[in-house]
Amino acid sequence: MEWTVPAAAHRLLDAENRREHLARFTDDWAELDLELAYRIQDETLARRLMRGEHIVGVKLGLTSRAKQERMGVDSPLTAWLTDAMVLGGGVPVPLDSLIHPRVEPEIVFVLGEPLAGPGVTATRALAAVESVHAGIEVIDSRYTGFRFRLADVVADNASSGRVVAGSLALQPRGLDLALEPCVLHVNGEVVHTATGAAVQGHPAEALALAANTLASRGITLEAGWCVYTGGLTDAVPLGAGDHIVAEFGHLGAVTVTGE
Ligand code: 0L1
Ligand code: MG
Repeated sequence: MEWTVPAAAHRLLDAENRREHLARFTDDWAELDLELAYRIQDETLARRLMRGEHIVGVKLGLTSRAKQERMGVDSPLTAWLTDAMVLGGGVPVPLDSLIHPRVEPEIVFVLGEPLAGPGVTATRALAAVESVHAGIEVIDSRYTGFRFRLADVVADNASSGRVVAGSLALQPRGLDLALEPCVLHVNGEVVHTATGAAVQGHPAEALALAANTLASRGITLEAGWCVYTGGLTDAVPLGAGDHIVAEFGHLGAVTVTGE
């Protein structure tokens, strides 16, 4: 295999389309560093845009200790969200278009104004937020067994699959998002609990992190974009017939079912 940015981007999108998993790239491509990995991620985005998708926002990954420890990767990352990844509320997750999906609860911001680093603080970040929502991300790694190093998962658009945001739109003012509780239920059983503090101490810190790290690549978070701030808990597998609910204290609940 030729290890170039276009070849790697092609392999990842092809694996996604065929629902086939790959060995992680870093085992054979020692030079694959973060700079190259983000170039691959951007190349996959360019190819998604060429086929008619459009950007709806960004997601952070590995912002919580729970996720970092589980995945053996100790640094947060950013990735792209397009309209093709957005699932409407109540729409079943199409398991026949995913490889080995897992579900994680997230806190989601929708921006009312652009937010550009560097130097963005959590307070400044929250001031740019129009609404905050309960969310679920359905992740789907293109690597066998979700085994990857940081550069692999960055190249793979942070295991993007589908995202769902709750319809309840609250203003962050008056909410203590660090204390916002979340309970993850799988088929009626409670499997994980967390509060918003699980992501970077406060979800607004995660939003500031996104603005500041994207600024180093010349990217501004635009008004109207959504920002998924990262899984609050470890992710759980989603199979046919599974019914998974992320229930938040004030933000409401989001449900996904596997079909
Ligand atoms: O596959 C993964 O767990 C990497 C993406 C991380 C998603 C998240 O932390 O929200
Ligand atoms: Mg996530």
